[in-house]
Amino acid sequence: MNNFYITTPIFYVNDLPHIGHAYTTLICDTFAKYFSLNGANVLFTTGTDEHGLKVEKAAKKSEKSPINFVNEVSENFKKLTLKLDVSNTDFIRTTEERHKKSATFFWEKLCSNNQIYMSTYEGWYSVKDESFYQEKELKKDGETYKTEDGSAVEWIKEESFFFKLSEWQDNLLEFYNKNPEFIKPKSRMNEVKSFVESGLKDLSVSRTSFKWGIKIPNSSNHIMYVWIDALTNYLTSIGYPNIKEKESEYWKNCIHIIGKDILKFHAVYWPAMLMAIKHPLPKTIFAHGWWTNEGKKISKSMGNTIDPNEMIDKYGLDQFRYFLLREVPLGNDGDFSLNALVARINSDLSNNLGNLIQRVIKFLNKNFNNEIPISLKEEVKENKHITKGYELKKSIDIKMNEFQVSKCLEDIFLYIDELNKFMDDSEPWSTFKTKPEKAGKDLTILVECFRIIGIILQPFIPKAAKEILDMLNIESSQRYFSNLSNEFSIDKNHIINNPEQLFPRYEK
Ligand code: ME8
Repeated sequence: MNNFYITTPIFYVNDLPHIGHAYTTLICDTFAKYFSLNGANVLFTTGTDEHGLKVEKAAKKSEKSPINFVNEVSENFKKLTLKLDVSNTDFIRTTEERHKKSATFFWEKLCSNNQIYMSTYEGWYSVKDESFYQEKELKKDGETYKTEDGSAVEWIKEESFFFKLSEWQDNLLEFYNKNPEFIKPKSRMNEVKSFVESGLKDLSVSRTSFKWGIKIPNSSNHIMYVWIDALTNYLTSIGYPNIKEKESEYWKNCIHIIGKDILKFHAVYWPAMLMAIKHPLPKTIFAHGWWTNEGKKISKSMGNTIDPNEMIDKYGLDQFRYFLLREVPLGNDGDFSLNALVARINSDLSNNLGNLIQRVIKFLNKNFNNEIPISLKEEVKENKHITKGYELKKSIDIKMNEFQVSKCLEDIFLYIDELNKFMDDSEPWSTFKTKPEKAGKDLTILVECFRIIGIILQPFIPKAAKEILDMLNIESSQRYFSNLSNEFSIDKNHIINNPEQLFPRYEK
């Protein structure tokens, strides 16, 4: 299990990126970094979903041709991945040639497996979700209907190709039962199962009333339904239709991280289509929750979208990242507020972590000329703080396997609390005068614990973790999780660097 493939949804380019897009991308990056530090090879893809009616309408509104419009907006998403400093290995755009080829091949495969037929679609469609709805999925709103989250639907009637989704109902249910880890969290698996059990209808998979999409081969006026086009991106990125042996190894360990809004597409349509072309399925689909802003649903019309660029410029990348990862358990909904953000920065990052490290490094800088005073080689084997640090990594492995990112951070910061207490109880600044040996030993124990914290924090707050490890003068080749043992512990005469402030405090 040494190759992992992590994906974000590809984002619609009808509008600017916001906190939700940043959130999914940061979660994926956390897992990508975590797997890499565990010695795995990781592919991590993100990108933009550029076809469909919603994007065509947005282009029209801004009086640009669709291609000029998507080129511009896609750039904003690309810039966001740079701003977030994530480790994606690909950025895919559905208007790229490689993707058109892959999606077209995918379509042809569905046809040659007798999975597509022509008919007429008559029913409800939501442009916002780019989704067809059955009446039972909608709520009545006067004379018309609305989706569960209140967006408008329109009645459409047009000639369409259909995918034989209904044929896959039993296979899907059997697959879910045999692979309980396929959809996570568990509550989402139950949701999907009851959706499929309630009956699947064949899915309309082409449109004729507009033009902005991938042309269906051998048809004059049909374009591919944007969700088929979009979902195929996950295969395009690993070279479909020419997936090599190595890439198919990655695919076996593919984790799609998505928001709960697009679960049906990923957990029902996508596996059914993959089954239909006899392609293996990804390993896991994890649906995270939804952010609100100060208790209110985030929407452009409410004017309360949160720009991640602005948050990062004002509060710092790691601070923003830490808040999103720590504040709510992955899978739950969360409420964003500046008060809560500042409280987390001040209490956890500035007071708890930043101050502790700075105090110790400053003391070593001032009184020990930046030199580690004693050898710990024997000590590390039994010192409770150090052994607890090494143990912490094991509990993080278990929790990351369960997608409990917030719990990992909670455990790490409880450990930092304990180190603060150890520092306060051992008072090296006063024992230094009376028992310099003891002060030297306590400080060295703390530095070894900081080395552990620095290594463990890398997937969660990479920039600060790097600064900690730089301050401790740890070689880059010794920053892997496999270096979390006494064999690599800080030793006498090791020279550390000068103290730097890690996290400034903010006023509420
Ligand atoms: O759905 N809270 O793109 P999209 C948390 N193109 N996450 C949020 C969020 C919020 N308030 N708002 C958005 C699409 N997200 C399709 C995907 S994939 C083959 C095609 C995140 O631009 C979350 O990950 O509407 C959600 O699933 C995604 O953005 C939707 O992005």
